[in-house]
Amino acid sequence: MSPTPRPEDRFSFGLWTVGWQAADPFGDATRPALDPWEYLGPLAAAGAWGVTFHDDDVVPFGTPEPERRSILRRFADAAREAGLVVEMVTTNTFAHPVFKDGALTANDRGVRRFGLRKLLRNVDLAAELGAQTFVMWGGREGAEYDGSKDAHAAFERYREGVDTLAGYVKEQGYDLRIALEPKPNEPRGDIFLPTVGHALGFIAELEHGDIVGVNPETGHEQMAGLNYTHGLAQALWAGKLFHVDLNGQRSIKYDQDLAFGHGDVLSAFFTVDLLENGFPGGGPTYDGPRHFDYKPSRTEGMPGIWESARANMESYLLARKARAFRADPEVQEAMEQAGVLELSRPTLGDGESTADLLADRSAFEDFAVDGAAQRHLGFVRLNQLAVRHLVG
Ligand SMILES: [Mn+2]
Repeated sequence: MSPTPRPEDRFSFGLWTVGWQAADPFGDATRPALDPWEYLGPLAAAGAWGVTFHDDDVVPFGTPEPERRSILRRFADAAREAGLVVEMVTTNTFAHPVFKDGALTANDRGVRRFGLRKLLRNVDLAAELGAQTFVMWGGREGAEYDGSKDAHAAFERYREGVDTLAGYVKEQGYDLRIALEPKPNEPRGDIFLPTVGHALGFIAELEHGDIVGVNPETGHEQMAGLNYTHGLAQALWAGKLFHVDLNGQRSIKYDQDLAFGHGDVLSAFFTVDLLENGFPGGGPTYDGPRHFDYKPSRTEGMPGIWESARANMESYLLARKARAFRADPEVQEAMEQAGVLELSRPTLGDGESTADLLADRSAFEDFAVDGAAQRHLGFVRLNQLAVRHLVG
């Protein structure tokens, strides 16, 4: 019995996901290309609510302006007819050879000016189509060789580029926020802003950082060996979780872009737990689209595009068992024993000063260290209850 996606689930897909023809560095495409608008009806029929795209997914690079306008109009009309919302737009600053050394951080100033113009033009398009989020994945912003890049200058130029875009969004009065998408490597040997943490640190240095947040991708964090749900959590805590890219990845290796739930399934469960239920002790919650950035595997024919698209949504809906998990009295009791909600209580008392803490003998001199050290927390039982809810 598989749950059916509904519009209120706000599932959305990049056009480049279902539209991927499966060419990889070792082999040719295994599926034919359709026109961009041909994917929209089946995507909506599969249960998607939204669609997102890079400029070049719809309009080939270098298309003259009048033709570009008419292609975009046709795409927007087809999305409307299919009932799909264009919730996010992003810019391809990685595929064309001109961007081989990056766009905003290319050593060549002419390339940087060209890249910035391409990005600005796409910010206009995002606003025109009513998208709320403008994602920036700087896949070519990086290096293979440390001596080839002045890293200080690269951060200065990255900041200049993002601040120019964000300042433009404000000047134009667009109802649009920018979301940076971290990734550790691939296609560059090392990409700038490799993790959620690096991106949050970068955003704190921006002039217009108030409208800049992050778009963390499951596999990208896991490629760095990191805990994706913790990345989402820190972004939420910082008020910076503007968008998500959900998919699957099995350990530290090349970017697999598997369907959501086809990588670390228990991690996927707790990702859904956070997105659906929020933090156990309260705090900011995510109410944006549930966006998938995966690739239908190369082995799949055309039916596999839609089977795999549905797999993402089904995995997400199955992981919504996280709701029953949280509501289960046995889980609540185990969380109590584990002290999960104790962490929400501030360590200092209301109005307590550092001097008060220093004077409190019960906090240190008389603290029952041995008793606390011997406390049984029962984290394993709590985790097994999650496994039981997910798999049982
Ligand atoms: Mn992505």
